[in-house]
Amino acid sequence: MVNEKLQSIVDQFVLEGPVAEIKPLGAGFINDTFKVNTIGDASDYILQRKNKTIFTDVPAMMNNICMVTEHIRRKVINAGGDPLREVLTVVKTKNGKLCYQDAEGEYWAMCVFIGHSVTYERADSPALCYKGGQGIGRFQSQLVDFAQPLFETIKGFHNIRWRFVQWDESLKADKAGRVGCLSKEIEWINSRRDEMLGFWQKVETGEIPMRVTHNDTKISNILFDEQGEVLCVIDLDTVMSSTSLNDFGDAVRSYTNTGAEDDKELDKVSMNIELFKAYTEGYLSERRATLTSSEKEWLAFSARYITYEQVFRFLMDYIDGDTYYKIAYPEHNLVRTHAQYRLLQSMESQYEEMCDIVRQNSY
Ligand code: GN1
Ligand code: MG
Repeated sequence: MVNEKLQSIVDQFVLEGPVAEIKPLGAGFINDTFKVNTIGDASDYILQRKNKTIFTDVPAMMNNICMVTEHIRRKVINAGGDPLREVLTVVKTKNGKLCYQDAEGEYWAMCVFIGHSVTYERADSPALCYKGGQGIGRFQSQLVDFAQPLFETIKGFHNIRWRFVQWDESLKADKAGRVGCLSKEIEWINSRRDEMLGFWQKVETGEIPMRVTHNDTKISNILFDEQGEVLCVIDLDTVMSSTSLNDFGDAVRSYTNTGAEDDKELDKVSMNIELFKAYTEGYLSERRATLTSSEKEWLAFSARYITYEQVFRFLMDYIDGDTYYKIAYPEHNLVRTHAQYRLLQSMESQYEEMCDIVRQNSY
């Protein structure tokens, strides 16, 4: 995309200073992200083209983000913190809207770039895992009393019952003609179906409560200051009502993996229990007082649940012909499926230890 086009989009928003340059940033699977640098002392910004195929109602999603960040901002101010650095600030358009729709129908949104901040691609030390756990724990704590209804940005995002509806349809449709070659992988999913639905039933009956959660808790979604303390959680597209456990499980899935999410060398993939312990300690240091006993009881299981769901989502996208996740090569989603399955097996074999660690840090 030529810069003129990006410049004309940026011009729709209320910025503090003139733009010096606009450059691509990061490697998300879903949106396209740009850093907008301004001239002089004015703030810099993040510009994103939101993926409207995945986020079917971008204005409603932006409204969620706005409500949640304003709630957190009040908490930060009351605690004497810095409201421009400890929470994201959404930038409005000149028409007072939270996003801009261009002539092609694409949605764009901006927020203030938080300078002098650090992000990490991997949570590879216990100290960093502890901090990450604190970050997500604090984010959830700040929203524990958030009472307004939130729009469901992606239907049934971590709801395995809904995922099975999609799954059954995908297998039947066999859009890419791949189902015939995937009997082993399909069995991985089917053999755990009852166990996973059993867990989700506890959410459906209210035994595990719904709360406001982030839903994409990888370490790169936390900003740290230059001293290594958590500033705030970013990438709020999927903030919606879910269970606290899903955030915990997704962080464990992404933090503790000794390999890459799409590792071709499966022997490199496993769950590092030391990193699990550190994350759990950091998370429970913030949430110990506000989680119910049922949430604590199922916390360790949530890592298996979310990792299973990720195996499932990559495999389903492969079956559907790679329409959801960006892929770098044709078999990418299948490689991801195998790597996440190896991680799931590693969690299953260390499950008793995981439960012990949660129990030791629960009270
Ligand atoms: C997607 O694009 P990114 O990295 O924010 C996905 C997550 C997956 C993750 C797997 C909205 O996140 O749910 O866990 O890829 N986000 C969405 O890496 O589907
Ligand atoms: Mg994301």
